[in-house]
Amino acid sequence: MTLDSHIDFDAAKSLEELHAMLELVKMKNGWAKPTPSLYPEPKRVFVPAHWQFKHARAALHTAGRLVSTEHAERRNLIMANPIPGNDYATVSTLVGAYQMVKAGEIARSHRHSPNAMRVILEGSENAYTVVDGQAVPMMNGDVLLTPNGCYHGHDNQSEHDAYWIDFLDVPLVQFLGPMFFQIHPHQLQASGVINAKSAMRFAFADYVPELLHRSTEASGVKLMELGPPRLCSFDRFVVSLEAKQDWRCPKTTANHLFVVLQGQGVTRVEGREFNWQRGDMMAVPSWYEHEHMAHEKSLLLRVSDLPLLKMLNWDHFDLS
Ligand code: GTQ
Ligand code: FE2
Repeated sequence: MTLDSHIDFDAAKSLEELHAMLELVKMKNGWAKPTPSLYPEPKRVFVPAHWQFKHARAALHTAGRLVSTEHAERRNLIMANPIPGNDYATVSTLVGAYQMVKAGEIARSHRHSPNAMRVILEGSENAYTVVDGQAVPMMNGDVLLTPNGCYHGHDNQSEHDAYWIDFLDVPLVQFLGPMFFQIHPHQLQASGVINAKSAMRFAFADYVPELLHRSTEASGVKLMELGPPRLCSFDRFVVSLEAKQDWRCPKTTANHLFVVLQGQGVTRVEGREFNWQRGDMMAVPSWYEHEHMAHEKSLLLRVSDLPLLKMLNWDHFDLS
């Protein structure tokens, strides 16, 4: 049958026959779909999960022997959400990855359309991310931004291997389509300037005292956004928890990733319990109520896609 041939829908004697005819015109009926396209509240596709720095650190240390940054663009470990068929995204819009650059090593400069941010777990004054030609120091607890389009490479001039966590909106870019990536014509973009005061750096030594001076919120914690500058797709907040304090977080439409900057504690997400330590990461996908309980005075970094949901007016929706 050719594409422009006449199809006599009127000849259908049953719904089954009509459905069969619809195939010929590349249409699906909307009345008998196997899964509804609209549903009363968000579906939970991604699951809450916990990754331990001690595992990532040991694996990256070994990768340091077996994988060179001359061959791999980045020596990183992806925190892929453990759901069937997924090998990349940590939550639907974001990916988190542990990365290591050995002492004396570089990871070449490149630029891409996804936005990126890192939080430094083991850094040094002499370990840098070179952002748009400026060497930005990577010290423990620092948060560094590489907004989309900025050339960035990593340059570890210290005597210790440097470890950190990357956050990128790659899953969102893959879904929407506008992926662009380019390596720099030189190995590492020239970094004539060391800029410890770069707007792309939130130094741990600066933001922690500022956070601790904040007044406690109704939720019982101190919370502070790191920014401006902001990225369009994800935000970052630092949270201070007192020993034995319980921070309850209601479910929201935003996806959350938490990194332990300091301390120890437990996160409970609907029956699951994650015992965390410094450097660990937890994913709390949208529509999961969760609570964090610190065993000792602790600091968490919370990264979320709330800016995206706000932009689209989907951060809250009340049909009651
Ligand atoms: O360091 O530039 O984990 O481009 C994934 C993609 C890190 C980076 C990742 C990247 C980077
Ligand atoms: Fe990158």
